[in-house]
Amino acid sequence: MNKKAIVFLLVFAMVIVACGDTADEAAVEATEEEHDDHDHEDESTLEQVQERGFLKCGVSTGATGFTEVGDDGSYSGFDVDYCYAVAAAIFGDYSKVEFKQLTAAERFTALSAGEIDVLIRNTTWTQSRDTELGNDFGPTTYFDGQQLMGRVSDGLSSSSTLADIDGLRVCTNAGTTTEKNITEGAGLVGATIELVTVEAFSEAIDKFIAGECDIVTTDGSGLVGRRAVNDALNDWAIFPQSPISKEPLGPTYRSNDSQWADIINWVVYATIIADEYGVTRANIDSFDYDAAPEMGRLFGKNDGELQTKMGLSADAYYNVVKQIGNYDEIFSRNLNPLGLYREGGANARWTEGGLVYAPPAR
Ligand SMILES: N[C@@H](CCC(=O)N[C@@H](CS)C(=O)NCC(=O)O)C(=O)O
Repeated sequence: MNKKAIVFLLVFAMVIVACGDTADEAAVEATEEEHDDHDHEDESTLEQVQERGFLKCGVSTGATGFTEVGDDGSYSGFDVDYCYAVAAAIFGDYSKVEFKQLTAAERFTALSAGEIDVLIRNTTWTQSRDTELGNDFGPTTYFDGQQLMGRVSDGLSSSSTLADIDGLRVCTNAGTTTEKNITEGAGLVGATIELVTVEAFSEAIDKFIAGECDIVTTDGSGLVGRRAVNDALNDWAIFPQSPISKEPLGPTYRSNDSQWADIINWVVYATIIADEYGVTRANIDSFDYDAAPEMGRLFGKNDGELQTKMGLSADAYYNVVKQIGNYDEIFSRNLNPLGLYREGGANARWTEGGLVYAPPAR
């Protein structure tokens, strides 16, 4: 496939998005064509990233606690920290990352076109994204579920249900599982809604504040985050108590790229295993690795390390936890201030009834 044809197909794909067809259709087009291109690359993704000298990480245009950009242009958040963690594993320096902010509708096309090496952007693992869109998914870093937010002054409360949105205007961003779930969910309970889709979720919040929509809906974490940074806390009710969908969020990369997948997956697992052992940024250098051989292997401290077989340095995952922290540190730092906690939920450790689990490092 020559470059002109690829450019044409990408432009064609973008036009489809702009015209309001589903972003997923556009991404399928781009994926089919770009697959050929990537198949002919001689270099692995790891080699390309190493030669370039920095990682290109796709993040959202703004999701409180997950991707935030400060006034000085610095990035922070739970998703951002996992971008930093991948850079720390590859370069021993977390700062070697270039962020690319992507709307939901843009993200898979950008990944498939090679504009980013990995997508870490509140992205839900679904069957169609995993198969026809040409992506593969890493371990779930945050188990989420879709909820809705409306006003207490409109008669809504945390115990409202989907049936209560009958006749209301509902805003969300395009190219998401959110818009599909709400359409399907409202239909199932016989609620007629007017769905208003915007490009970036912040526009949906703006419309909600301006009274142009009665309800906003997205992943529960996104609603809690937005409410936490707005003054209307007491007037914004999040419901239903039990989310209307499963939204397993985690890193996404191009399919059939096994070495790259392993590297990313074990970045996540390393943070989870470090949490299991209680290894933190603070005690990582005083920890007794002889007493915990699994931790020692994973950090390149003991015999039997496997990182060099993956194309990384033996201390790659030590650098992740030393520079970014273990799973609990990443979660607590970014999400506790918003009122999101692990305890008692799906993001708790598997030993405490949650779903956060990693395979053994051996
Ligand atoms: N998890 C869902 C929704 C993702 C999504 O777009 N979430 C919003 C709300 S947290 C967001 O990230 N908005 C930022 C943006 O529009 O760039 C998906 O993968 O489709």
